[in-house]
Amino acid sequence: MKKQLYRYWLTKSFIISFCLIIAACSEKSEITTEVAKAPNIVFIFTDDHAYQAISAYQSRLADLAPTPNIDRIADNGILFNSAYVTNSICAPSRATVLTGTHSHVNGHRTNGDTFDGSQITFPKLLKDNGYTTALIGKWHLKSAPTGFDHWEILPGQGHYYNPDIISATDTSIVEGYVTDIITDKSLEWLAENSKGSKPFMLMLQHKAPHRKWEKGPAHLDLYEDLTFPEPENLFDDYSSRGTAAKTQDMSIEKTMDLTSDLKIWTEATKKGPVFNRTYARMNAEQQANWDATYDPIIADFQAQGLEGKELIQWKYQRYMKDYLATIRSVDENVGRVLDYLEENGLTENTLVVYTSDQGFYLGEHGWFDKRFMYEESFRTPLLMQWKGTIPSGITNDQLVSNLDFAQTFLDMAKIQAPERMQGKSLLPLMAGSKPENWREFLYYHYYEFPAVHSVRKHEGVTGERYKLMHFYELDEWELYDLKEDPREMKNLYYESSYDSLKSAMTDRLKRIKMHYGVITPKSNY
Ligand code: SGN
Ligand code: CA
Repeated sequence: MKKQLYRYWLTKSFIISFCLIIAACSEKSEITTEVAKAPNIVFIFTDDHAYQAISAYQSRLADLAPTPNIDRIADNGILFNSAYVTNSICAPSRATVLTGTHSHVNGHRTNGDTFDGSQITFPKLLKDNGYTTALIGKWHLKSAPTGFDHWEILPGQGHYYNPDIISATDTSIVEGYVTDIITDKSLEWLAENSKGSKPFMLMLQHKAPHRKWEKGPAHLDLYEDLTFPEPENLFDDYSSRGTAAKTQDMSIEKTMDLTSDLKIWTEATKKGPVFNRTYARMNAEQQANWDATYDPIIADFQAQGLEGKELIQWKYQRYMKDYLATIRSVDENVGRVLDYLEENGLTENTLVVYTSDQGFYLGEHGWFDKRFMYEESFRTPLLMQWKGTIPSGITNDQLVSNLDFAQTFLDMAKIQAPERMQGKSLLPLMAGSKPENWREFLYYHYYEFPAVHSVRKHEGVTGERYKLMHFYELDEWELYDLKEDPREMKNLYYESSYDSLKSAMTDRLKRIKMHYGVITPKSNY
């Protein structure tokens, strides 16, 4: 009997243990499946890509310089019409993307700062939760990248031709054109990492279309026969705007340089640091192709003797031809990435994001560069696709920001976002809903002064219709009605009929600063 009981107990415990093991295994396999099913992320980031230069945004340039592959993303998914940045300058924007925080929280206020790579970032959290992560292309944060299984970066701003590429182990010169090279390397990485059981996250970060807008060998003559429409305010006189708009150093007229920006190199000017990091980097064949395009342009320019308004118009046309041709290369390379995902059956489980570190002036207000809280540089393009999850061909007008990427990606991966992050997950918007309780205002703060382009420090708040800006070191204010005055040509702040709007927006600025924990000692209310 005792023996029988013992046998019964043994069998029972065996069955129980067996069941427990099966349960544990199936729980484990559920976890594994869950991780394997987590969506992949391909984050394509450009440098200084104005939304006005993406045909999906139907701007004045859309017909002459279309971007069919970038538009494909919007056709397959969503186009955000009101995407903004927290601080319109390169490295701070990148720090905001990685950390999901404003500049005063992540400490990266200007391009002169060094990123504190010990901070919590979304790539680190994805990596810790089973993702394979990589960053390929422009980095610009000075400290070595953290949170990536693999990284290959350009030093600083990088080079267009035969760029230096830094990896964790060495630096080498890679022959070719930077936009193609970054894509080649990204496709190689995808080929090795997109088929395994782990989800992947790739940050593919182009240098283009950053100044000096050096077009690639395949596009040297692309737009040479076209005349691009000018913006209505190319000859803005800044009346009714304040000191900052009048004293900036980013105008096509005064700042844009004929030699280095517009490539009117002569034997006498072919020297110096800009020459060394542009034309001088090309090999003989690349230089010969370049010269075949630019020599007749130089000769023609020298024969014309342009001055005044005509010279500004000529510079604007040259600027557009170069800038937009660098984007054509980006567009074709975006096409290669989309093709890869399609051909490898990855579109249903992969979110593709296309965005830029900030917007850019394409002659609006007579300018190039960025930094100001005016629309062209405060806004940034944002397009996403994720087949089966984002409905195709939808648009969204709600206020979204580069602050939101970190939380969006964590939400997709079902990872709890840390308290410190200050954005919002875009997932509901991506699903096609327009939540009524979405944010109504965005906070902006630009800090890089004195610096290149001389844009004064300012902060501000914007809603869908009204925008308030404070150049606090000058104690000058600007208030715009974006519906009546989308080009921001008329500052309403000092008009007494707008007193109540002024006080409502000033109060709003105070409140949004409190919300985000901003302390600006020199603010003067
Ligand atoms: C360089 C550019 C500037 C540009 C800054 C910051 N000059 O200094 O025009 O504003 O980078 O750009 S250049 O002659 O070197 O091109 S950012 O995108 O990195 O913020
Ligand atoms: Ca930039």
